[in-house]
Parts: sequence; C-alpha cells; structure tokens
Amino acid sequence: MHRLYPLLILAVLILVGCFSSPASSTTSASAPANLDFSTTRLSEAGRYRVSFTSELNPIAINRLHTWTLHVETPDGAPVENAVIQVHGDMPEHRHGMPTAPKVTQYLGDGNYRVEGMRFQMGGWWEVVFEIEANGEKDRVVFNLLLR
Ligand SMILES: [Cu+2]
Repeated sequence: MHRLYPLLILAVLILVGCFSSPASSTTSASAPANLDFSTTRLSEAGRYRVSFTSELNPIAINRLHTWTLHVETPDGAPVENAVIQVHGDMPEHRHGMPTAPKVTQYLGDGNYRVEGMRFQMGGWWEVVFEIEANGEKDRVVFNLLLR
C-alpha cells in the first residue's frame, strides 16, 4: 500500500499540472502536426471541390460573421442549389460552436452564403459541410487554427 503513495502523488501532480497550466488551455500545440489548413479541399468521396472565404480575415474569436462557400465539381462546373448543413467542432475539447450556422442564400455561380459563424475560443477547429446536390451526398472538413 505504502509503495503506491509516490505513484498516486505523481499522478495527482500530473493531473493538476495539466488542468492548471495556462498553456494547455489556450494553445493549439496538441493538434496533429500534419493538419491540412487549405481553404480549398476536395470532399471526402471526391464529388465536390469546395472552398470558403470568411468576411473576417483573420477570423477573430467571438465575432459573429459570414462565410461564402463555393462548391464546384472536380472539373470546375459550379454546383447549383445544393442543400448544405454546417457545423463546427473542437476535436480536442469535444464541444461545438455556440451558434447554429446555416446556409441562408444561394448566390449563384456555385456560391452560398453561410451565416451565424462564431468561434468562442482559439485552437484547432473542424468546420464540416454536408453537401447534397442532384441526389449525391458528400462532406468536406476544413481545419482552422484560431488564435
Ligand atoms: Cu474548445
């Protein structure tokens, strides 16, 4: 029994260190090293080439803002009138966004207005778009590193 005490104390110190360290809660150091932060990506099944622009650049924490999403086929034809769902998550913290962003308008030429974007903390975010057009569903994930 007494032999376990040093281990217990060590474990407690490690836990306390993790939770109290200011660095661990605010930096993105624990995000995977090889994340792709491109703003243009091919969807997971290869159906759509998708890109976004943010009206806030760089994206500031806690500011409500709008994105424009552009969806085209791999050979560059705009994808018209798709049904698109969006959500954002912090994989390291297992929480999402404080807002429920939505695609509110088709702007033509494969462009969609995405309203209600707001990120409440810095670090690694995944923003997921589920896209359905002409009966074909696919999803694309953008990585963000916010400060
Ligand atoms: Cu978080």
